[in-house]
Amino acid sequence: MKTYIFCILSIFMSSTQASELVLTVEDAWLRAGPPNANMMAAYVKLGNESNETMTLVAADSDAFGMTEIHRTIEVNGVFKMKEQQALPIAAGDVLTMEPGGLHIMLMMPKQAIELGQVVEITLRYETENGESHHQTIDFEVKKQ
Ligand SMILES: [Cu+2]
Repeated sequence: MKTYIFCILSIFMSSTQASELVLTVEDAWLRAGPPNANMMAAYVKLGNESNETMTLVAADSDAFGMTEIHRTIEVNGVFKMKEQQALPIAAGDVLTMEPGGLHIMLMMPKQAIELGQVVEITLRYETENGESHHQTIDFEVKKQ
């Protein structure tokens, strides 16, 4: 299991700025679908090691025409997916996306997505005072 630590913005800005805005990434993977699948799901664990709440507000990927963040919920024995507009991650918390729960829903792939391929997905966050940050993560396409 690989752990990537991203220091958002530090690539573009001086090291003194925004250095505490760190989300750790674990288990980033995209579930392989049948050929010509037009919907796929990706999962990841995001750890907020900053000292403020970071709210996940969007995801996008150049490999797909449309990307949303969903939560699978059970309503009277029927599973449904509900779009999540904002997912706050409190300081010190880990947000877990996994099969049967939260996921990144990827729709309208622009090309076939193959097993073993790596797909970049950009996650977009807002801080408590409304600053925007983003983080691009590599998701490996796996069967399970
Ligand atoms: Cu979904």
